[in-house]
Amino acid sequence: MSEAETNASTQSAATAPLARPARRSSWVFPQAIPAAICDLIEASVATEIELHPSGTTQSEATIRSEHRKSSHGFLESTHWIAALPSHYIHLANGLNFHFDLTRMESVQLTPYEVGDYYKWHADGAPNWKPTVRKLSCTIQVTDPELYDGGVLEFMGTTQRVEAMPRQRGDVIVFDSRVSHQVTPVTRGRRTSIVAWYQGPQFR
Ligand SMILES: O=C(O)CCC(=O)C(=O)O
Ligand SMILES: [Fe+2]
Repeated sequence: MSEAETNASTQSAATAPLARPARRSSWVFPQAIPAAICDLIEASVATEIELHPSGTTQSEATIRSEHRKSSHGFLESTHWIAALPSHYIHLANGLNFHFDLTRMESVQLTPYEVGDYYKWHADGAPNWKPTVRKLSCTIQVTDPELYDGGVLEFMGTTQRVEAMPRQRGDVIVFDSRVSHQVTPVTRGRRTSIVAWYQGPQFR
C-alpha cells in the first residue's frame, strides 16, 4: 500500500481503529511562535546570519535566477531556531502526514525585500536519491501590517490558488510535492523561515 493512502483499508473490522480522516496537503499551527521569539529571529537575521543572493548555492544550481529573487541564509541544525520547524514538522507529521522521515536539511532564513519573489515551484524532486524532500515548513516571522505582497500561495489539485495564513508566528507544514509561490513584495520586508525534512522515496 502506498504511503500516500490511509491505512484504514488494511485493518480487519475487529481491529480497525476509527478511520483516519483523509490526509490534507498542508497543516497550519496558527500563531504558534510568540512575537518575542519572532523578534529574536529577526534580530538574528540582522546580525548573525550571512545572507547571499538566491541561486548561488550548489543545491540550487538548477533554479533559474529569474525564477526567484531574494537573499537567504542558512542555519546549522544545531542552531536554536532550527528546533522550531523541526518540532512543528514532527507534530504535523504525527497529526496528518504519517510519512517516514529521516533528516532535516539546513534551515533557511529568507528576507524578501520590495520586488523579491519566488515563482511557482515544488520543493521535492521525485528523482532525488537516496532520500527525497517530503515535508516543507514555512514560519511567518513578520507582522503582516509591515508588508504588502509576499503571499505564500499553494496550487490545489483543482488548479485553485489558495493564499496561506500570514499572521506573525503562523507555522505552515506542507507536502513538498505541492506547487507553491511567494508573490512579489510591494511594501516593507517579509521574513520567513523555511525548512525541509527528507525521508526515503515515496512507495
Ligand atoms: O518564503 C516562503 O514562505 C517559502 C519559500 C519557498 O518556497 C522556498 O524557499 O522553497
Ligand atoms: Fe518552496
